[in-house]
Amino acid sequence: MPEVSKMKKPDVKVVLLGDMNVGKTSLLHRYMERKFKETVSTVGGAFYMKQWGPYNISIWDTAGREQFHGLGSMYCRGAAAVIFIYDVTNWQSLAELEERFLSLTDTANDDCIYAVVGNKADLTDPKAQQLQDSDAASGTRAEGTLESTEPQVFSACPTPPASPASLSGLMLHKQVSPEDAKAFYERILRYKGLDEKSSLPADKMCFETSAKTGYNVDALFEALFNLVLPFILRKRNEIQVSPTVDLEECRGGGNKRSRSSCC
Ligand SMILES: Nc1nc2c(ncn2[C@@H]2O[C@H](COP(=O)(O)OP(=O)(O)OP(=O)(O)O)[C@@H](O)[C@H]2O)c(=O)[nH]1
Ligand SMILES: [Mg+2]
Repeated sequence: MPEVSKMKKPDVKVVLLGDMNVGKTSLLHRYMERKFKETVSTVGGAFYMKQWGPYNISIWDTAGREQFHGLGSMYCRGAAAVIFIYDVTNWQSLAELEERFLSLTDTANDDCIYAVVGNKADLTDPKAQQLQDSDAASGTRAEGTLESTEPQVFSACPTPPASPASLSGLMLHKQVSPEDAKAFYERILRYKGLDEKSSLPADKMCFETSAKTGYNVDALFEALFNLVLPFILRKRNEIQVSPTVDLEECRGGGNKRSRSSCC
């Protein structure tokens, strides 16, 4: 991940969670690099740093494989937003979110916000098949678009986009409806003990995306980033007015620098 080397201190953390193969890494590539490219199953976790206005947001890609499950709650520690991702063609991937991933958010911030994302919408929804950004604009054929005749790219995908059905433009069966996703979002709120009326509504926090075509990908991340801004401002404000910090510094006695920063 190229941007990691120019490390800045993140103001806030956003974490992607979900079963293996749902497309977490692909979504991040699409958003950050404007590309759909071949992935290898993530080992452990990795993050991108995204500048959003004057703020730095770290976006964490986690491994869906069972063997890395224990790391999940570590990645969620202090998260301001968690994105739960499932594959719209795979019912089990939604069920796994509730069974395995929801409890990882116990370490997230109390005011953490949650989004539920059904990826691979290009496989089930004609409107998600249209290429959305630079791949299309530059005339570069996206890997695995309907026009592609390069089967080796498709063969990397475990959900069957390489099937004759998807190549001929026929859609796959959608196993998870938006209503299923919204019902899961409501169960997240209940699990977190949050009041539905004062929380962000399911309609706003459930998305369907395609990392392959870019469908809804910018909309997802941008909506979330805007929602975490108040969190950043609150956190900065708390740091500035924190009496603990001031008292610690005041205890320095004759230290002039401490005194001047104290009031
Ligand atoms: N058709 C289609 N395939 C996708 C999409 N997103 C990802 N894929 C394919 O799904 C497979 C898994 O994608 P990854 O992004 O590696 O999945 P992951 O969730 O990061 O998986 P782990 O790292 O193992 O947890 C790859 O073969 C991708 O090419 C999508 O939007 N549409
Ligand atoms: Mg991955």
